[in-house]
Amino acid sequence: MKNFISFLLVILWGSMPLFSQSPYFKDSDDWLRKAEACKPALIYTDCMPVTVVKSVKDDATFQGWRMEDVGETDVLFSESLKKHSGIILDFGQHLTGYLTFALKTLGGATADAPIRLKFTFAEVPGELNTSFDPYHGGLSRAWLQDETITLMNVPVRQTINRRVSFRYLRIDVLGASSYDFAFSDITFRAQSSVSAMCDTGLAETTDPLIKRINEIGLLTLKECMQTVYEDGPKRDQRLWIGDLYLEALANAYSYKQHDLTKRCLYLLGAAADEEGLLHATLMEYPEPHPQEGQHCLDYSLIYNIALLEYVKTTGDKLTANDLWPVVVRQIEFALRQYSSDMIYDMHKQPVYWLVFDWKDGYDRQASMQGLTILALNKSYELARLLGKENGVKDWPRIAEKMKKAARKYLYDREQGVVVSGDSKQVSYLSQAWMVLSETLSLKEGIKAMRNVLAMPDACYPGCPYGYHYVMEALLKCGMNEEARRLLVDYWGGMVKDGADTFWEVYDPNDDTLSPYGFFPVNSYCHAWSCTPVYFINKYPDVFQR
Ligand code: RAM
Repeated sequence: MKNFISFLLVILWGSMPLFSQSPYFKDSDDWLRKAEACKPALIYTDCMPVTVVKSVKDDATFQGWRMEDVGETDVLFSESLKKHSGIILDFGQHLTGYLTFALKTLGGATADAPIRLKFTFAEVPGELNTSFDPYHGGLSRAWLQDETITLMNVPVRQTINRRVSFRYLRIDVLGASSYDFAFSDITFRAQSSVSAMCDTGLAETTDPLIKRINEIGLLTLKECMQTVYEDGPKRDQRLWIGDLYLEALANAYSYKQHDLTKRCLYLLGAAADEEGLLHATLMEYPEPHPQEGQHCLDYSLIYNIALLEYVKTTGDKLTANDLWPVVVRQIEFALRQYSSDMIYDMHKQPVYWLVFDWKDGYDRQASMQGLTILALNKSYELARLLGKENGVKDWPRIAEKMKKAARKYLYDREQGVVVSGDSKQVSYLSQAWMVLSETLSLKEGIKAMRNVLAMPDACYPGCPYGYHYVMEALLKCGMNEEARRLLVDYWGGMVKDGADTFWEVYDPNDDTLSPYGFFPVNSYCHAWSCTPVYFINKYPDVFQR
């Protein structure tokens, strides 16, 4: 009887909609099914630690710490772990997955008491050498990857049941009895939905640093390609629209797993709120569900652009036709935020969270104006591709009005730059978005980009996400030398600072910058940082000569 009830519950659960709110889009359930049909299988690879390392304090290195090799890993298996408490293992590369270990007693001893071990996983050396407590970070302390485990018996075999992302692992013995013990196995099962690093085949002439940037970008993307495009495999381990867009761009020039892009677009569409506004982010477990109430209006518009790019890359108009109502709805939401003189009103209720970049003090008004114009035009392009332009005839006209308004209120002709907000702030991103939306003419765009790059006080981006759009704008202006320099200085700066994968946040002037008030909780393998793969492969004349 009990079994029958469980069976019924499973059947009922299986047929229940996955989201609690009533869906705005009538086909949401179907979209979820389509998303599930595209769910990729994960590919697993077993990895062993490569070497034992020690942390060395070195102020000349990133965050003040580097690792130095100290020897082979056989001590793990032959010598008492009590002698090696605090040992640091280097797995040689960034990995995402699960650790399994087994312990044995040494010298014929019989275990007479439990053992307590602490495993601390870290993506970068600084993370391993900064005390986590007392914790003052803005995000959950539980994101930090330290796990304490008590083993009641030895021999024992155990898998740590939390997925981690790391390169370095420190093992501390917190409690032990008089008997000696060692590892008999320590294996990390790494996972991704793409198998090997793909070879994008760069020209022979490519600068070695640019080759390395491409490789690191590919690895970053691979680590984030799980059963959705995750933003970071350490944190937040979930799908965000902004990250999805940039991952899909890089994927189109590398792994070409277009079904993953399709899956994410459907999931997000199905997870829109009861009025049809997209949630900026969603989680997959235990069932796909949005982070309730988490909306970013810029990400909603980026969704439209991502869908257009997906169709242009794959020719899959069926998916775009399905999701077309989502596109229309996001535009409607954005237009409501405009004043009668067609300027984005930062104070109009509801006041939306705009991402664009993590950077204190950055004024997002001009960026949002530019993005809306771009999204209107790109969404119209999608409408034309789908033969739906008659229903949205007014979009190009609205975009033109917004451009006019932007040129009137946000363009400082004398200085030759776009300004934003009451303080008339000059930022890299305000220029970039006005270039990308073609609000500035080519000549004005070149001037604005040149000017901003030369202004020591201009507000520059804090993250690779922001720099992605600066790169796009430079390339659109034909400023190839400047684009190349930005790639080499910024992403190359991370390489020189020892990056195995590209970081969520990087400001060459501040190693410990964190939007969350505590740099160890930053993600050091972050999706939105992988786009050199897209740039290097899309523009061989600029980056491979
Ligand atoms: C953070 C993550 C994620 C980003 C959001 C807006 O939580 O870095 O990648 O998209 O912010």
